[in-house]
Amino acid sequence: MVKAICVLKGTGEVHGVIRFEQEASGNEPVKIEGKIEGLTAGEHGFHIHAFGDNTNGCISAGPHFNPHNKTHGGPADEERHVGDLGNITAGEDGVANIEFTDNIISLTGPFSIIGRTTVVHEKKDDLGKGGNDESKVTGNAGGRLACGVIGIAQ
Ligand SMILES: [Cu+2]
Ligand SMILES: [Zn+2]
Repeated sequence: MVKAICVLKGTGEVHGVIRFEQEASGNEPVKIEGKIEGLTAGEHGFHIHAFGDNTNGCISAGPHFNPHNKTHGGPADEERHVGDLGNITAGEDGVANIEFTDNIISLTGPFSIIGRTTVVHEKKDDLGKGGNDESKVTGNAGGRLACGVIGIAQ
């Protein structure tokens, strides 16, 4: 197994930990699980951004990780950025419990997400269906509430 971990922090109350796991062959889906707290109830965009840079907070992580030059979409779409993991949903208690798999991201090979950044957003990701230009770039997910660099886990 290849295992990775990401500790998300921001300038406000939002924080959390996400774990990633994949068979060493890299041919199986990546399992993503964890918990993010301090959110407003409802959906929040959740992505892998290109850079593992936190110099200027979450903004330094750059755009969505997009090594194949696609437009923004949802996790189930053919046309999506590698980093497009859709939305996570927080309950009334502000906690989002996360557990899903993704077929596109990988923890191995040339397009590995290790060393890049996980970001949780202020708003819901419209998955590229918002009907404006920004929808095809960011999903109109708004500000970056918290982020963390994805590192190798034990
Ligand atoms: Cu994002
Ligand atoms: Zn995207």
